[in-house]
Amino acid sequence: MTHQIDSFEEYKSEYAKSVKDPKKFWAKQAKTFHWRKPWKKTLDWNFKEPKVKWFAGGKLNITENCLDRHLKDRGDQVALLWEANDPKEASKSYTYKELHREVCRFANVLKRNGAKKGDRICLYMPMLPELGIAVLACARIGAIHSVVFAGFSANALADRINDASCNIVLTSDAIRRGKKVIPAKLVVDEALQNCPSVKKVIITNCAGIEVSITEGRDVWLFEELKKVSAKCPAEEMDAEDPLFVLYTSGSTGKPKGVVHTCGGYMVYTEYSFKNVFQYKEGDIYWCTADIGWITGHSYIIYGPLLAGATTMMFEGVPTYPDAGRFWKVVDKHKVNQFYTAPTAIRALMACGLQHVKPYKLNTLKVLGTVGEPINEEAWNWYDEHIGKGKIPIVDTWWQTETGGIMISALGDKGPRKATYAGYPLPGIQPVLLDPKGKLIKENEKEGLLAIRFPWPSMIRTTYGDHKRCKNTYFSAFKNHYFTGDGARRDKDGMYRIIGRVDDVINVSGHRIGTAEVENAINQNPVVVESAVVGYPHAIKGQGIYAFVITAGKIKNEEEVRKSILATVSKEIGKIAKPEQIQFVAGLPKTRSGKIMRRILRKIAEGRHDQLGDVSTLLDPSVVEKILKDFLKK
Ligand code: 7RM
Repeated sequence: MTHQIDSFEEYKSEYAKSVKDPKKFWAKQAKTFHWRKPWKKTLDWNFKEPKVKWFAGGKLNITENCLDRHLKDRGDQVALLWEANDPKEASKSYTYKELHREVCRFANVLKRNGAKKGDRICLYMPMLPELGIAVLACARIGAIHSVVFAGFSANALADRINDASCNIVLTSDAIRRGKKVIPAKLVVDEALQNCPSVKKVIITNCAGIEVSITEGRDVWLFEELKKVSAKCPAEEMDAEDPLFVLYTSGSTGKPKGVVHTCGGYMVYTEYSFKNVFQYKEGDIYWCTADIGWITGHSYIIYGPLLAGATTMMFEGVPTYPDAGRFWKVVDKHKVNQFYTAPTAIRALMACGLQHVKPYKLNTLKVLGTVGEPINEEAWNWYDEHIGKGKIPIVDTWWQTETGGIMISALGDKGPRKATYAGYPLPGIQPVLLDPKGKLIKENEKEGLLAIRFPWPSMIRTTYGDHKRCKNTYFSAFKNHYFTGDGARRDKDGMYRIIGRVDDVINVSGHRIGTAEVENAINQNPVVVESAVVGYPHAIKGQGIYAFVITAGKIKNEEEVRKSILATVSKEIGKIAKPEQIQFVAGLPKTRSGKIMRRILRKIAEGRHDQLGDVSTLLDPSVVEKILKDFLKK
């Protein structure tokens, strides 16, 4: 097992070591895993191409490290706990032995259905144990999993399946979320009309609703499981073989497939999990994220299981059957570490303390947040009412691309400061740069957040398009990975993340590109052009504000609004629906035709005194008109 830091003093000395000799530092951590063959070179890198290889030549299978190596010492310990959407439904648990067995069986089902090492398999599934098992089953046979959050539309799903040419899709009849039953298989059926690469669909039964079966393509998991054995040797992988692809939004309209590899991701997720959450033997750990996002990959599945932890999966939503559900579940399962998103905290805070008061919450030792900046009010509420003022809050900053937590406190080992993520983890070398790329050395300064040295779980490429990886992350500043975030460093060197500096909006912790939403809106036949910006939203963090030009005058604004929302749901999914749509006659454009989103952002934010110089616009009068209509709303 990797090293667990036990004090702030020790953090400082480990950090110093990790910067002085990163290879030695990570080699030491990596040696604690099970490798079938040792690696040849600890690190080989340049940020120019970029090329990053950790532990290349080393042979392993990550599931042997998640499962097999624990069987001897903790085979009967619960590995995976599962809490259903419906509080009346019994929870489930799988010991390490049982999880190992189920993963092997699922892996054999995949093989039976034609899966091989290197294949891409798309998972479009609800938060059932089968989703966690399926992820590991892919890894067991060396297939690359691409989990698509099951709230995305058929079109969005089809794009992702096609980008990676997946040959198998894993799904379920339906998804249960609160009172809703969403027909997932129907979405898959629609998507697959445009996905020629898909040969098989394996369906897990979730809600027992009827589905249409395409003979020769669709099979039921429970039927397949009857036909396979529980023995499945793990495929031998190189440390730098891809483990998974996960699509994420950026500045352009097309989501990118972020690629992570086996060895480095394994080492870093385990190490960061144990240190950030200060997980101790016997603890029950719960991360409320969906496995469709990176947080679920790294801190529900891989990190905790690598560390031999008991990790919980929750199928439901925070407000069903009422806004006390999280706290009820914490008491029920005696949860010790609880990890959630600021948007959930704000939503529950708004529902009132009557939903918190009935619960003891006295097993909690560490609280965590992730996904977006946490505002002071939410931080204080979380601290006071959930932590009872007695336990640490770890505000963990990281990204799909970073694979693991980059800046965060390590449990109670060190100072805490509301709204500050804190210090970098060992091995992580953040810097602040000015827009020209000049290093900001002083403290008490704001700047662009970049990382100047590789860490094991960093992005290796964007699937099928390495140039895009280079352009997006390694071209803004020479020899640096650029995060797209702005940050502030205080007098003690602690970091506070301010938010995105690019065209990415963070709605309830979900990353959505403005261009993606614009592309979707523009699919509506009445729309001529649109511009999308983010604005502060009390619960969601940011909301989506769309300025839309339509063809000709519209008679019924409400109807057109509804139709645009339906278009966005269809093109991307409900999570990308704009809160606000304002119809405009023109958009503020530069003479070269670029939309000045900066001005629209100020309008949507209500900062009308800060519009700045509009004289360079092609037609400055459009700003006045937009502003006038904004104020009328
Ligand atoms: C893990 C995850 C990444 C973006 C990132 C930030 C924002 C994430 C925090 C945060 C402030 C945090 N991956 N972000 N964590 N901002 N404080 N603790 O969320 O790829 O989906 O999003 O999320 O802007 O760049 S992600």
